[in-house]
Amino acid sequence: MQNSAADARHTEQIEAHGLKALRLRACGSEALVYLHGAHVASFRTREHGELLWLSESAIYSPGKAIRGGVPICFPWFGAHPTEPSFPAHGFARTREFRFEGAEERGDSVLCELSLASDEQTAKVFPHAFRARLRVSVGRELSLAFEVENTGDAEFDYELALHTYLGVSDVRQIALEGLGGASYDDKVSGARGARQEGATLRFDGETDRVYDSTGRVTIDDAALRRRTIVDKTASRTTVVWNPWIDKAKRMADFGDDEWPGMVCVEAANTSPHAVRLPPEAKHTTTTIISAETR
Ligand code: TA6
Repeated sequence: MQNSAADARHTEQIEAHGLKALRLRACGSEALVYLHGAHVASFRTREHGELLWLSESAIYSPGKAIRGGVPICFPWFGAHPTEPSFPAHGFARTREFRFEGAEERGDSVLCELSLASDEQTAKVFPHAFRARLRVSVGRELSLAFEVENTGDAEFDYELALHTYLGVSDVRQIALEGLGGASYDDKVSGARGARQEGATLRFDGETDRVYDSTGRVTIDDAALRRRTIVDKTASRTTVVWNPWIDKAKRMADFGDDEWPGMVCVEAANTSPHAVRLPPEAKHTTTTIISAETR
């Protein structure tokens, strides 16, 4: 992908909070993408304003994940299965990606960032890969995360596009799209529970890993909007709100910020980790949009 001058109208290379970033603009929408972790930190549309949530206490420094926006959890989700000393949610969210370029695509602007395996990644993930994030900004925000096995042995990986969405008040929203799906509840420890009813409402810490391939919508009466999370090639949906106590325990999360966000994550986590043969590629996409309700 060539970053020609023509694209400079749509793509600005800037520095924000001391980190390299891109400001992408198209059809009245705007996004901010850090090279650090290929992290989309903001997406606003003319009609609905900001759709993502970002903590006021977020930390912007090498080796740290930015709290909010869309962190990329790769190549494992949560704690490492065998090495507790390895970083939670893998290393992609704390590594600097390479900017490959940006170009106009119809009404949208598309940019590409990449991360290839190296000595550092091999210490914790002994496999050769190239990861690419393609971010499309337009009426909707699309993130397509592609993993290519550039080695000669197959490997498994987990992934989550760990999207933090802004809401008026998590206690007042209705989340739809997971009715009847089975889930593991990381708060109660229950495994294989079943989502009763079409609507999920929040009345406490919620941390659920659903078996689900479909669309999720967030109905937010106070904002008069419905946020839509679509996805492709993703068999897991993670839903998270830390509530009061867990919010207090996180240094990069304001004590009173928990009512304003909910995570809806397009993922592939165990037992749906992706098995990638040599030379194969796999792409998981999440698409964030909104409509007036
Ligand atoms: O996606 C939900 C989750 O796995 C929760 O268990 C919670 O820990 C959250 O991710 C945030 O993790 P982090 O490592 O960013 O603090």
